[in-house]
Amino acid sequence: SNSTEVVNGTEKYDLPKIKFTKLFINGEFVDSVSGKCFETRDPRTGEVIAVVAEGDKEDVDLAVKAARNAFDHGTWPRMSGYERGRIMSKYADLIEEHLEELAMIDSLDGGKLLAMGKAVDIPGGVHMLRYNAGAADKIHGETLKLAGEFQGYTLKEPVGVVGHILPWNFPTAMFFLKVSPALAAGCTMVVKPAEQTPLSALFYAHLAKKAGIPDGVLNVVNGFGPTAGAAITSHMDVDKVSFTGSSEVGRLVMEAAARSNLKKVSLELGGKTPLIIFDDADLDMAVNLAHNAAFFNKGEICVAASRVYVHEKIYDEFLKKSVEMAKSRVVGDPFDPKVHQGPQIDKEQFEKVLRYIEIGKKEGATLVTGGSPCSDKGYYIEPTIFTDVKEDMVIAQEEIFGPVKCVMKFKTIDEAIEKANATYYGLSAGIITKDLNVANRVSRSIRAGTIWVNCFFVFDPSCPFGGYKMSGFGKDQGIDGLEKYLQIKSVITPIYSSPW
Ligand code: TXE
Repeated sequence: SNSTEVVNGTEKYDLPKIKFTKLFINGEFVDSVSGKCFETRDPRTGEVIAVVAEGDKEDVDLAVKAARNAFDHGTWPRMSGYERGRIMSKYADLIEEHLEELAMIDSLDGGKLLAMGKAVDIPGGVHMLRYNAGAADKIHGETLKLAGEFQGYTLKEPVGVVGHILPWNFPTAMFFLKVSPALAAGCTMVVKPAEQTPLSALFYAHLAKKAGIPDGVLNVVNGFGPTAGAAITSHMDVDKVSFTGSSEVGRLVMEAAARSNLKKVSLELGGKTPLIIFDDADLDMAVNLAHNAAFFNKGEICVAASRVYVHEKIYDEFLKKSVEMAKSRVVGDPFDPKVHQGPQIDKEQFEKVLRYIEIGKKEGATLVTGGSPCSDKGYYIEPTIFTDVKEDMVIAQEEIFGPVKCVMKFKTIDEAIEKANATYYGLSAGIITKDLNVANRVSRSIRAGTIWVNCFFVFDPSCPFGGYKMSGFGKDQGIDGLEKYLQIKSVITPIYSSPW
């Protein structure tokens, strides 16, 4: 029914041998206390890639104990920022030396395009580390003249032991998005990767040790959310938790933090990003941008432009070209350089996306292309476009997290703004127009944490990223991303002599 080409394993490549499968606690690879393991699977086939140690509460306890000890008594929080930065730079160099192998591991574990891994994911992680390495010796407080003969100064101190809970869609970028600023701040940490993608984090743990990051500073405990994840969020000795994942679990994270030790929380949750295309847009550029903005990384990205609002004057032409482009997208083996889109991460997500496509049809939206699996094995889904979508439909409100795009029509700028804002989410938005006034007005009117004008997916370690509304709070990246891992202490002294 659809002309989407499926290319499955036509190229020859040597898959990397998986070297690290245990938990990484206090500088050592160890089995889990229970001895339990779980399988991680190749989304191209559903077959097992490796069997990985499965951490639970007891393992989290050991990892937190190691991190606590490294924080309370170790060198990492006490050395100069310059020294931490030097070690982090060395860490970045080591990752670059293993770039190809690491990109392959993420492709195997996550169905991600190998070419993207080599060009974007792994270099992005390295960039994040280097940015924060450079920031490590620029952390400083203020000096204040207080009323009366007093002065105050502030110290910016690391927040302590951090728990990082990661999603599976960008295993490397998410790891370094969280680990790099926490390291720069002088924190110690326990990382729990997503159970779908446990592998590259273990390689990064190995390289951290090689770079000279002291034992106990960076621990990696693989395992499942309700067990290992929940043990971190409710732990009395974890000072902060940084989470990226679903909104439902975001609520559980806050609840667990509130019920335990009121640990600090930052959440990066889902999105339902609107992309607004005005009638002065260059049509081919807009079609191309909207295509990639919706389907990049198989739509498994929190900022995917899943709602595209197109001015009625260019709507028909835009839709025609968008459908052509979706049909020409090559879905298949992510190791194949000709392929544009790999498989969804696992059976559960594959079925979730297909369920939403059925809901869309039942709600009365029109399926104009795609909508079906496109291979008899693995988790491949056709690039899918719906029209006749209303803002209150489930497919316009909930995060589908797959290659599904809703194309809608608008007439006036006010209507576009209102529709774009008609969601509980507020992670990002895109605008395509040549009119600076329109771009400025819409940028200020959309309640979202990132606005891309005439571009999309531009991420940089220096540029704060994080949601408005139910997309969460607490920025990743930039100096704001670093500040999350710091707390301010005020020290007050008399200037001349004590009045007491
Ligand atoms: O997410 P979960 P899932 C969205 C996306 C996707 C949906 C479900 O819409 O389809 O979420 O994906 C850990 N306490 N996003 O099920 O469950 C879990 O082990 C502590 C958007 O994979 O939120 C994993 O490490 N931790 C998102 C992490 O939370 C728990 C990226 C995320 O898993 C836990 C991923 C618990 N009770 C999914 N339960 C984005 N913002 O980019 C689970 N976890």
